[in-house]
Amino acid sequence: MRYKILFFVLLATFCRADDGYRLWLKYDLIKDPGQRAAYARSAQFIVLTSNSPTLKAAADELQTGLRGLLGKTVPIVASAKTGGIVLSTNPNQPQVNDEGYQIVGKQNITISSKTDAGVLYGAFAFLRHLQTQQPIANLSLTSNPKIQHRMLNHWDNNDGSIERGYAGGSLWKWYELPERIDPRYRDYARANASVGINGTVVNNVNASSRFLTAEYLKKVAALADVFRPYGIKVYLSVYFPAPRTIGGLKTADPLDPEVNKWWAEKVNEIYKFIPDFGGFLVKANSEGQPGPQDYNRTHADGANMLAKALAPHKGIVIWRAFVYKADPNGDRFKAAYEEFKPLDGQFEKNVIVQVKNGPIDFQPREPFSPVFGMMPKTPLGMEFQLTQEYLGFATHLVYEAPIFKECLDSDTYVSGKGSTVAKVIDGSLHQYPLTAIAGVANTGSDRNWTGHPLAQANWYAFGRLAWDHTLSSEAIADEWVKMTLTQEPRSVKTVTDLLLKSREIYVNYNTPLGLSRPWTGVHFAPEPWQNRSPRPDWTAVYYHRADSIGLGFDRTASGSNALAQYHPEVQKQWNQLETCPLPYVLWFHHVPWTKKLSSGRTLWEELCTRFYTGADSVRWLQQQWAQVKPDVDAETFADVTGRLATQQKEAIWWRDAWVLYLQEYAKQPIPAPYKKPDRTLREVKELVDVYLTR
Ligand code: GCV
Repeated sequence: MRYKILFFVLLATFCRADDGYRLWLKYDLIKDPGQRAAYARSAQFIVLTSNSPTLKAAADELQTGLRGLLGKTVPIVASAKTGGIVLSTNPNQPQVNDEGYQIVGKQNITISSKTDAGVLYGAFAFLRHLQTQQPIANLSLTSNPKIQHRMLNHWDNNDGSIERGYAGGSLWKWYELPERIDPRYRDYARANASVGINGTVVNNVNASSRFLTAEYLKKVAALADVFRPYGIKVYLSVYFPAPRTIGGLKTADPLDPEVNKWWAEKVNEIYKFIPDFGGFLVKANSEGQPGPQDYNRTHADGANMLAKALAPHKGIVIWRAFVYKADPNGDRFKAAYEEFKPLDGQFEKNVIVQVKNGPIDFQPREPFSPVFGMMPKTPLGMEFQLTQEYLGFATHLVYEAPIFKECLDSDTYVSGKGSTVAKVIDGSLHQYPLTAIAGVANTGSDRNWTGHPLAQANWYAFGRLAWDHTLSSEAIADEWVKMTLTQEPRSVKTVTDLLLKSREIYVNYNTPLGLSRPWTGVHFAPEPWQNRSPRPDWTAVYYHRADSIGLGFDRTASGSNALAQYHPEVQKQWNQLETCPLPYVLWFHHVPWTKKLSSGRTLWEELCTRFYTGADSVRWLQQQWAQVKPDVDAETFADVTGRLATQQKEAIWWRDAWVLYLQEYAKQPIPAPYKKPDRTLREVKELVDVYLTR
């Protein structure tokens, strides 16, 4: 008995030493012995009747999970008795789609699906059920993914760096592959599979053609071998002129027969290395990347050439719609729609056009991209960004589920009320044969994967919403906190609340009322004054348009008329300054400083209120976090505490930079009760200059 107690004390102590590596797959011992015993009665063994690597991965995961949660080793056996967990793949399984699962608890708990991958997802769902300590008597769960391709996009380069990565270097050790397989690759696959992510683009969309050489294909194949049992397919970003750069051809023109032949042969070669290769992701004619327009061809010509090469192998092309031109009189907002809408219906069947959630570029708050809903004959996929390029890198706390939900739940009205963006991308609105959703990954080589410990929640939330976009931000946060940080009800509530409010707090001190992109270079330091760049749309002033009259980008008919790209019902909501919701007001209107808004305050007063309350709210985040100290791991607690202190300092920079800069135009005092910043505009500029050159 004494040894038993000692065992549990040691186990508990061990489990509290937490560096974040285990993510939400912690499987710490369930504290309540009664609960443990109840679970243990139904989990006396795991029945595995097949040699499939995916089912084996499911059984292993269950065994690992149960060992941690219940403190005992549950054997994996070959035949069924009662009181165990049965893994069953049945191609005729009713009520589920290919990757969906059912978990039914009778004499045994049976986890079944049409496919092995579905069973694996069911195994993770069952473990999640135990991790969040829900009852398992008469268990009956059915779940189907709503979107087919649920992917991470890594912007990782072959030199080990990550574009817009804030959690260390790349996870992929190209210099060691394919000979050495870092055990971390498997843990990456487990984490993804646990939330249903089934695809990964391993390299940056600003792609190097090196990834298409045999040298690199062997490395990518080694990763694919590790990911395969976890249901994850590998994709590559491709450099459009590769036929020239590595193929020795004179052109990369998509209508040139030699170029087509080169791609067909290259694709055949890839499938020799990776028989279940997923396909290509392409950034073309965007931010200086070459593409079909260099040869006077369209995006459809480019995508279709690759699609034809991939089709015999069932591969797909994911063609990005992130395009804009350096036009001083244009509006970048309109670019994707203008280039892609006319191409609707011209793409091959295995092409999906991937659209960023908003029209500009992953701003803290953007209206949904007007492309959604407007291409009924072309499958459109969603691109969200998990890495916090514009959300404070790895120092600011921003739980992103509300950003994703806000976009997914937006109504495009294209087929009447209720035509949400979610229904566009899950294919239900226009019966798309292909559906996809991608998250630009926030992972890196940092031990805790995401830099900020709480940013793990963004990876988790993306996967959960990719599987089922109807889940609420709150439910996902609650699950994640219980699996990752603490089970103590009061602290679960506190952290969930803090996560849910974090995005709005950030928006308030960073870009309130529909301000956007007031910074360049490192994409974080506040620089609303920045007005010099090789391109007008790479300055801050292009976006906020502050002048002596007011602030904001007029996108109504009297301005750029970008609003005309939306359905008339959407236009109706946003067209009038008086009725436009405050969060979007400066996205669509140039608002006079003295204009009274629906809040009853003038624009200037409302801006000041938001900048000041936003920055002050970071103190609230700090106070809330301080309260959970007794219930979370000491290392995690200290780490988050430190990051919140930095956030607090930087939130004040943002506030000061904005209000002092805008005050030069508004020519009004800071309204009471807010105090004038302690520094001058010049001092803030100096501070930012130091930050930028650091
Ligand atoms: C990968 C933004 C980022 C770039 C990124 C680009 C894109 O402009 O700053 O780093 O490039 O988006 O999505 O292609």
